[in-house]
Amino acid sequence: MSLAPGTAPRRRLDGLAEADIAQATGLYQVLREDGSCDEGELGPELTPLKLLEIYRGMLVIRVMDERLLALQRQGRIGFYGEARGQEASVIGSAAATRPDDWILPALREAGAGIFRGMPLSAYIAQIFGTGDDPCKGRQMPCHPGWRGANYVPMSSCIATQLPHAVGVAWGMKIEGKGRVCLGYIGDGGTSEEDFHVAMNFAGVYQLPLVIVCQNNQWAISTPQQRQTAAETIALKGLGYGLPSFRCDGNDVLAVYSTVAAAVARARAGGGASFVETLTYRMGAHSSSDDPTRYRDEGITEAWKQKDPLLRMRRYLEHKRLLDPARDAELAVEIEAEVRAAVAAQEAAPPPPVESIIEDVFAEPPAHLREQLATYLSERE
Ligand SMILES: Cc1ncc(C[n+]2csc(CCOP(=O)(O)OP(=O)(O)O)c2C)c(N)n1
Ligand SMILES: [Mg+2]
Repeated sequence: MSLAPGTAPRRRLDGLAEADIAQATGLYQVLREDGSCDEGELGPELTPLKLLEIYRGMLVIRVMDERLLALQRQGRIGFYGEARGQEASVIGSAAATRPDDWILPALREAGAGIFRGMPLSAYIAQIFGTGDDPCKGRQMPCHPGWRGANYVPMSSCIATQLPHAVGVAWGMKIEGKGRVCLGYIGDGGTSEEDFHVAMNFAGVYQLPLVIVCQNNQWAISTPQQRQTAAETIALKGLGYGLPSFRCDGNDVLAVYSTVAAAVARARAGGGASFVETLTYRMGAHSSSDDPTRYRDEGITEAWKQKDPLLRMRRYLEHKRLLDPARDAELAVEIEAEVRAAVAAQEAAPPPPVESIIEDVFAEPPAHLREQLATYLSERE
């Protein structure tokens, strides 16, 4: 099954082809678990440099998650949500975009923002909510945004980001510069009305939009079997007339190739696509959750054997692009960057109190300015 740009089936009015259904029910894989690979499936743009960039992006998530979760357990930050196990889904999809494309994330894509240029220090400032936080401490932790990366802050209300992604993509279609919007959703999010509204609109208006569902098989404590009676999540896209694909979400090159083909089609005016990446949430839903209370952690152990980092590392070692010493060095470099950003934020001041009345009105109204003045004089 090839997903090279231009070869995937297009929307058709004469019914679905068998291939459309096969692509939405099969599981497209490029990298095998031993690190061997169907090289013929890879585009020429996947140069050694790009492969190493992709691996580094995945490793940033792994190292950062470990460090920040430890910080939460030490009581130094209030909350953290990991993406452990989903690094291939996050980075494989983000790596298929261009810098002027936009990303509207779901819950676990901060690594995509960092991959596209959001500084790690800005992400960590957002988690601490200090004066260095571009959101001025107004968002929940782990809800970063970075204008320079066209990375929009995630919405806590699941699925609401997809109608927004539709709006962004519609604007891009009108603008006519060949930009594409990438919108993410979780398996749980596909039960929300906003998901269906967005899929329908994207199909009818043939928008330059790629919707990626990271199916990590859990929505807090709701397993995938209780989420939908559909055979796969990707199948839902066919009902909306979207070319729909299911790929191995722990295989970064499969995710990359699938999303890159969808992005190329969108950029060329071929409309929206839907991609399900089948992965597994290796950790808890968040630092406030304990999965041992509701799921069989024996299954989690089995998924750990399918670790997406391990698979890509084996591939890069086969190709002699990486060795264990360089890999360890990379992890140490990233950890040092995380530790430095944490130390800076532990010493950073809170957002200025004046910011409490900013950013809603062009000119804050008199009664708010008066309240602020009263507060400041009483504080004195
Ligand atoms: C509209 C809405 N309903 C419920 C919640 C509570 N909630 C937060 S995350 C979540 C599960 C999301 O699951 P999924 O979409 O699979 O994403 P994942 O956490 O697995 O990445 C729920 C129910 C919410 N934030 N918003
Ligand atoms: Mg989920």
